[in-house]
Order: sequence, then structure tokens, then C-alpha cells
Amino acid sequence: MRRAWLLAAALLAVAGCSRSDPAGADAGASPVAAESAIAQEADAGQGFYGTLEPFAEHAVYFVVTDRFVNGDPSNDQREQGGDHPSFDIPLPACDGVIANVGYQGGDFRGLLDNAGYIREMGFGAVWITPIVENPDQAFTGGDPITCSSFLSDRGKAAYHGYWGMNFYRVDEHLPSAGLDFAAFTAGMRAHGLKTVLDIVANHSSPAWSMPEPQPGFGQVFDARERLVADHQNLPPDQLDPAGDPLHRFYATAPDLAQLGDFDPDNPEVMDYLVGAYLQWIAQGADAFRIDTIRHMPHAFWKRFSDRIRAVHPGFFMFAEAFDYDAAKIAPHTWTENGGVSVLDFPMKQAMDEVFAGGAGYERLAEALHLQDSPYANPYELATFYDNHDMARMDATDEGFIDAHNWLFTARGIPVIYYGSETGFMRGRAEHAGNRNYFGQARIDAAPRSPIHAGLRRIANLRRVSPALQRGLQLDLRMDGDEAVFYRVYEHGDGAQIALVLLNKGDAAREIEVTELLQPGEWRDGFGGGALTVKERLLAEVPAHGVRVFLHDGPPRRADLRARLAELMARRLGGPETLNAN
Ligand SMILES: [Ca+2]
Ligand SMILES: [Ca+2]
Ligand SMILES: [Ca+2]
Repeated sequence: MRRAWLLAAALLAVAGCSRSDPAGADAGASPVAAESAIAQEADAGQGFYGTLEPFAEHAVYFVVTDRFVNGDPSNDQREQGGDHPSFDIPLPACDGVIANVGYQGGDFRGLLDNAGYIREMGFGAVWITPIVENPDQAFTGGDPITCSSFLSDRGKAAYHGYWGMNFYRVDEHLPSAGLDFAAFTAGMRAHGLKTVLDIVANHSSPAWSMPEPQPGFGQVFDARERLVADHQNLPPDQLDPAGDPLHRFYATAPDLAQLGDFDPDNPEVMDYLVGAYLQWIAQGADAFRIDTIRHMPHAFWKRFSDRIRAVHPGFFMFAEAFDYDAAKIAPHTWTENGGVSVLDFPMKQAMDEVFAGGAGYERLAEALHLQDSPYANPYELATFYDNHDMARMDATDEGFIDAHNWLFTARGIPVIYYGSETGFMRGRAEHAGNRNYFGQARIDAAPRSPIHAGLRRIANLRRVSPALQRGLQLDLRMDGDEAVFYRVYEHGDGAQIALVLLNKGDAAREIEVTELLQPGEWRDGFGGGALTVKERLLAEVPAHGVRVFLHDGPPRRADLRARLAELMARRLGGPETLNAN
């Protein structure tokens, strides 16, 4: 394979002779003295990369399955729920937008029908909300819903899937004839898409506070449909795990809202959950997104992850630890706590300030945590700017375009929430439109959105660039509307340097790069031709634009390699770095 890289470099050098070159490559400067000196001692041949995690190759598109596309009306269960029907429950309008807390019909068929749309946007994986069987009625307990409420569930149906009652069975709203979960994942894979399954281990469904008990709520059934746990509509402190076998799954103190909170120390709970989630891996789940991870203790996750990875070594998982403090969420990533990556909430907060609030790129530099961070590996974090549990980003079209140009070039695994490719429901919280039904008509119209065009362009570049996927990030300038950084990947048979130039200003700007610039043949990542670089690279970056230049070879400058060696050595963190800070 090294021969292939060298051949590619040679071909680019030839192409450079007859280029139509949008970037100014400096001619006439003397070669950099350091170029010939390869500092082999500095890195001892280990190479340069942020991570070797295979999953980092894939950007992730996240859908609330029920709200994406109804591909099969025959599984809608519109009559379900009896006295508490669960299909189509509109809320009073919030600022003119009507949200819905009932089922809307989205299913495996609708998602698979649009796998090509997702793949062509540049994604390699789809995160779907939990698939397991949930109760059929709208919930009658809990707190009333308002436009801005969170964890308020009165009148809500289980359309989101986070209220498991049988973790071994698919909820009846999702599959179609011939399209069970295994067929769905196989179909997605045939389109080049991995399936990230959203899993819950903290709780079952809302389990108490109902005026009258409701079927399924607070109950748990096993693979053979036997009732194994029942909260019996009792407040947690009235449960009697010692005396009533049906209470044994549950903790006796409340945790989140009125959810039936699993006892993390009960080995039967662990067996039940591990058995279920191994079953879904066997049916094609490629990775897990773990819900509410901080609501179970580290020791629980260590046992869980060890058991999953005993069967599937290296199985990739990232979790929701809903906190904007890196020091608080990082412990989940440590080996002794199960080694689960996390959604990058601190970066989300910074992105919001930059792309919706107008802050400068220096704010993102802080959030990268490239050296001596508390994270086991910051390059494996799942990066995002909004999702279903918070207000969608309230940015202009240009703000979304800039956000995507950042997300798909900076370190981390990008995660995009469905509809963001058109700025769908921007600024909207959970009960004010955030999770509204997207639907086939919006998907068919999405390519006319400038956000979609920009996203497709940058996501597809990341899809073919090992440097953008997994390379070390070396920042040159992160200031105001301008960001300039390298991503460097050198491992085994592959080597690539990406030079990323971002401009989030309203006017085009010329950006000049000389610092640590690897001389040689470079090419425009967007197909604009090849260029020979000596000491300087000068490029015009459009307003709200991105330029990416790629060098298909290893870094050779001694000073560059020395900087990379330091980044490489200090990129992994853990308890030691947290305690030192
Ligand atoms: Ca349906
Ligand atoms: Ca159901
Ligand atoms: Ca809990």
C-alpha cells in the first residue's frame, strides 16, 4: 500500500505541471532547510494519528425514527391505546409551531427508503432511537408539558422509544413485513451505512404517579414474554425488593422523573440488559449510543462494557452524559469505568456560542482539549451542536454552514441531528417543534437548501480523507472569523496531511500559511487541482467557506514532526491529567 501512496503523490506532482490553480503557491523561495531532516527519533516510528478507532471513519446522522419518514402506514397502530390513545397527540402551539407527543408513523421502512439520501450526504452511520417494545398508551402520570419543559411526560406517548418494557422485542411501530431489525441493518449496510443503536440501561418506562395503573408502564418482560419486574405504580420508597420479587429490578429512590430506575447492583438486571443488547448486536447493531449514562454508577458500566466486549472486542460505544463540564463527563471514557466515549457537550456549548452567538474561533480552540485533557482520547468524542434533548441551534443558514465546515474538519466524530441539513425547526426546544415530523417531502426538497449543499460537500470530503477522520489536529490560528489548522495522519501504509482554512466572516478573505508548511505536492480537496508548495500557501476562502488542501504523504519537516510528536504524546488523558489540572 505504501507504493500506492507514493504513486499517488507522483501522479499529483505531474498533475501540478498543468494545473489550473486557485491557490497561490509561492515560487522562487529557497527550500526549507529542515525539509530533508526527518526526525525519526522524535516519534520512534509510531506514526501520527488522533485515534485508530475504526468507527471514527464514519460521520453519524441521528434520527428519531418515528419522526423521520412513515414508510409503511400499515404499522402505524393508529387505534392503539384504548382510553389513552397514542397516535398523533398535538400540543398547543408554541410561538406558532405545533409539536406532537404522539406517534407520527416513522419506521424502518421510511429510514431504509432514504438510506441513499443519507449516504449521499456523506454519512457512514445512522443513530436510531431505541427500538425496543414500549408501552402502548399515552402516559397519564408525571408533570404537565409546557413549551419549555424537559422531563415532563404527562400525556406523552412512547414514540421516542426510551421507555422499554421488553428489551428483547422490537416495538410494533417499527418493522414491516420482511423488514425486522436484522433485515433493516442489512439493508442499511448494503447502502454503506452502519447502524448505531440507542440503548437504555438506566430505566424502564414511567413507573409511578399514574391516577390508575396503565399496562406496560413500570413493567419489564423477558424474551419469553414473562413478567420479570413490576413497579406497580408505587413511589420508589414504597417498593419492597426484599419481599416482592417483582420489585427486585428497581432502585428504591427516585432518579429521573417518574421512570422505573433500575438497581445497578442487581446481577439479574445486568444479565437481562446484556442479553438483550448482545441480541441486537447479533442482528446487526454496529455501535451503541448509551442514554443517561451518568445515572448509573461507573462500576455498572465497567461490568456492562466488559461483558459486551468479551463477545465483541473493541465494540464502539458513545454515551450521553448531559453536562457541559469536560471534567465531569470525561471519567466515562476511562478504561477503569468501561471505556465508553461520550457526546462532546462542552464542544456543543462552544459551537452554539460561535455559530449561533457570533463568538470567535478562539472559543472552539479551548473546547478541543487536544493536550493533557481529562478524556481518554478527545479524538473519539462524538461532536454535535444540538439534538432531541435541547433546543435546536438557533443559527442562520450561514451559521449552519460554518458549523458543518468546522464539525467535519475538526477532531471528533460528527453527529448531525435529522433535519439540520435544512435548518429544520431551528431554535426549537423539545415541546416546541424540535422533534417534529420531517417527512419525505422535506427530504425531497432538502437538496435545494444551501445548508444541504455545504454539508454534502464537506461531509463527503471527510468521508475520503483519513487525515480529517483520524488525524492529529495541530492548530495554527483560531481567531475571530478565521481558523487554520492541520490534521495529520501517518500510520501503517497511509499518510496524509490536511490543511484546513475556515472563514466564517461575511466577506471572502485571503489566508496565507507558512508555519510548519510541508513543502511538496498538495491538492485542493474539492477537486480544484494540484499545486507545488515551497514556503508559502496563499488561498482565497469564500465568505462562510472552507478550503482544504491535502498532501498525500508523511510530514517530513523536522519542526513539524517535533510538534506532532508532542501532540501525539499528550493527546491521551485520564485521571492523572484531571488531577493535575
Ligand atoms: Ca409507519
Ligand atoms: Ca408498543
Ligand atoms: Ca439511575
